[in-house]
Amino acid sequence: MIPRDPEQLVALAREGSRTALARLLTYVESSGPSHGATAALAYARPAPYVVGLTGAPGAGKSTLTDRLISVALARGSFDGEGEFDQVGVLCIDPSSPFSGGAILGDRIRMQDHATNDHVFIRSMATRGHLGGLSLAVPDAIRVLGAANFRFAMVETVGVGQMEVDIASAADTTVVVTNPGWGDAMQASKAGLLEVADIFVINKADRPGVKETRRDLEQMLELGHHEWRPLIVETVASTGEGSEGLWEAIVQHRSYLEDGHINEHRRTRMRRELDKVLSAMLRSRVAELARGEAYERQVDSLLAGTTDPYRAAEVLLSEG
Ligand SMILES: Nc1nc2c(ncn2[C@@H]2O[C@H](COP(=O)(O)OP(=O)(O)O)[C@@H](O)[C@H]2O)c(=O)[nH]1
Ligand SMILES: [Mg+2]
Repeated sequence: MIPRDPEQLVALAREGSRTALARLLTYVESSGPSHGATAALAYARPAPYVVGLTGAPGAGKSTLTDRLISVALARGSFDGEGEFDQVGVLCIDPSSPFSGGAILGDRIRMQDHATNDHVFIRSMATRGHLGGLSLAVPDAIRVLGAANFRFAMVETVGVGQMEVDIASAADTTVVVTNPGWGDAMQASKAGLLEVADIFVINKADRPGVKETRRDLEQMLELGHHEWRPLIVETVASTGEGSEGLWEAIVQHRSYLEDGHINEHRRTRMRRELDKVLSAMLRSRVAELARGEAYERQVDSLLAGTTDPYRAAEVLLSEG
């Protein structure tokens, strides 16, 4: 029997129990009573190094993730340091409240790895978590860390603001594009230019690679980057270029380790705290709006004996 207590579950997950790990991840996806306890345990442990992959549906993120899993496990470390013998993968699809078709496809594609003891793949869906997936994903990453994962990948589907948010919660953000007119432009419009540490031109077996590279380089010229994003070409379907992509990840990690990681993580932690605070304040407002005092203030507003600012002050100070 698998326990329900988060502390016991973390102990089991650290010994390698995938069932225990899965249950902990279910806790952080939901807003149940075990969420807080799980978060407290997870944030007390070091985070894994996280690579986020984002880009339009069909760009080849899952195929590429699959390739990276193989390269990462074969290497077993980043450039000789930070050893790991297992890889965790979170597949996120914000557009589907529960695991939909795209995720199922990912599962099937990654099936070679799904039966591998050294690989843990999990599709994430929001189950009423207070801030949705953009809060659940960082928590899930920390749960992986608590379960002794030192390296993890997060694949997000789509190119909306939330996907950009999730992907940029990674240490290294990889934006996957394809050759073809306008793909670089689309990535730029979606705000991906600002968050990308590495651009991948996947499906480099197709025409238009040179043009896409040139477009990306031109757009990068316009921005100001302390780290100039790398551009890597891959053919995920054959594995060509996946070693090169790994090298680019290692290179970016070295750059971060070389004095930038604390600042990078601080910015991320601020953003995360900001999101949690906003979500808590929003739910506090919703709670106030259900109370009698709130209706009394609305009555006063209708009677013209107060104004919305004073009414809000009163509600906040009373409750
Ligand atoms: N020609 C070609 N097809 C690819 C390449 N990489 C992926 N694909 C195919 O593109 C389709 C979408 O890939 P998938 O990894 O599911 O994309 P995702 O939606 O970004 O995760 C699949 O049919 C892959 O086999 C590539 O480098 N070249
Ligand atoms: Mg996919």
